[in-house]
Amino acid sequence: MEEFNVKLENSLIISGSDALLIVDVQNDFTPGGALPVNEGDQIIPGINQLATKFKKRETLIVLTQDWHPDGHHSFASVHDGKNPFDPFDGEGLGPVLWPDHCIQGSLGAEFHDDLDTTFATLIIRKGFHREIDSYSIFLENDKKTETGLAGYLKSKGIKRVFLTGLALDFCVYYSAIDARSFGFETYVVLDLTRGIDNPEGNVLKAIRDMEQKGVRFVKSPAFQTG
Ligand code: VGL
Ligand code: ZN
Repeated sequence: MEEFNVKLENSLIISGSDALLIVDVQNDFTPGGALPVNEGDQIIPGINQLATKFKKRETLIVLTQDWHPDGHHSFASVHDGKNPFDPFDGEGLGPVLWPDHCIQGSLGAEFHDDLDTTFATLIIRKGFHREIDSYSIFLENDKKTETGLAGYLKSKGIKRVFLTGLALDFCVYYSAIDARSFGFETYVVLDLTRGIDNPEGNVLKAIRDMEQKGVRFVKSPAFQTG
């Protein structure tokens, strides 16, 4: 794994007001999928192990799923003459267009087989409005339509959230920023996420922006069950 030269928490004791958020660990984001993230499958055993630690404390464990209808406007294929990864600036869309991915009910939209989904206390789906994308697991890309996750976590008394999954420079990044603005103490578990990094440097840019906005970083061996 790349090192990003960030400050890491040494040791964290998991408590009942913590939630583990596992973002979009779906077939299409792993090698062999439609929008594969390099090494996206390699983080899964570590996510299962961390979920085991959280489960011991009976904390909330949330899985999310990118869940697009056919012909979603984030797909290059619906825009004449456009290719995947072309820049695109549309209301609630962009900054780039994507290959068709995570289509509702398709194999690509299913969780990766290696992911133990029995841990989940909530599974939340996003990106199902045809004309608007949703990178963040809290807010759609219009920046106002809530997925309901912030309300759920608040109603359960959650104070800290720990983000893992895919992709570091898109869904994990936008989710971390929104988690901060909803008032959660927010951590990204750096060894349990991987980025798309297209264009190159995008991951580093996302890390620096998260740092600046008060997101914290940790690696999975730092977690204790107390
Ligand atoms: C994602 C691009 C498009 C993600 C979802 O989960 O990071 N990225 N849709
Ligand atoms: Zn998507």
